[in-house]
Formats: sequence, C-alpha cells, structure tokens
Amino acid sequence: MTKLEDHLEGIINIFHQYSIRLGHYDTLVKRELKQLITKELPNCIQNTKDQPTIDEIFQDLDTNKDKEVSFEEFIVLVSRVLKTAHENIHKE
Ligand SMILES: [Ca+2]
Repeated sequence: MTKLEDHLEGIINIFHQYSIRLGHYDTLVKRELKQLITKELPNCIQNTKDQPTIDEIFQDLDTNKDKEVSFEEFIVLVSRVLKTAHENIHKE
C-alpha cells in the first residue's frame, strides 16, 4: 500500500474502533461520536468536552436523521477537519 492508501485505511479503522462499541456495528451513536471526537480529534475540534458542541456536530452530521452517524456521514466531518488543517498549515 502507498502512504496515502495507508492513511485512508487508517480513517476507516478508527471509525470502526468506535462504531462497534454500541448499537449497530457500522454506525456511530452519539456517545461513540463523542468518544471518537474527544479521543481522536482534540486538537482539531474545539470544546470537545462540551455536550452542546457534541450535540450540534451530531445533528449536523446525521443528515438522514436516524440518530446514527454512518461512515458516509462521518467523512463529512473528516473532510471539514482536513480542509481546516490544510488552511492552518498555510497560515503558519
Ligand atoms: Ca444517519
């Protein structure tokens, strides 16, 4: 695998690490999303310990409103975080 392919697979692995914990094995319920954000993205997302922030992110990502965040819904967050990280690199 190339470095990029390896990183992409890493995103899938992290998602699964959290999605298998509760409810459906391949989706994130709110508690899983909170755990993932708090543990894996504390430098990219502000106020991760703050419940209203988590509520807001969850509602925003759960576009089909089934109270679960699928991988497809999750990558919207990944894409946003990635975009911000890229912008920050050029600021420094
Ligand atoms: Ca959903």
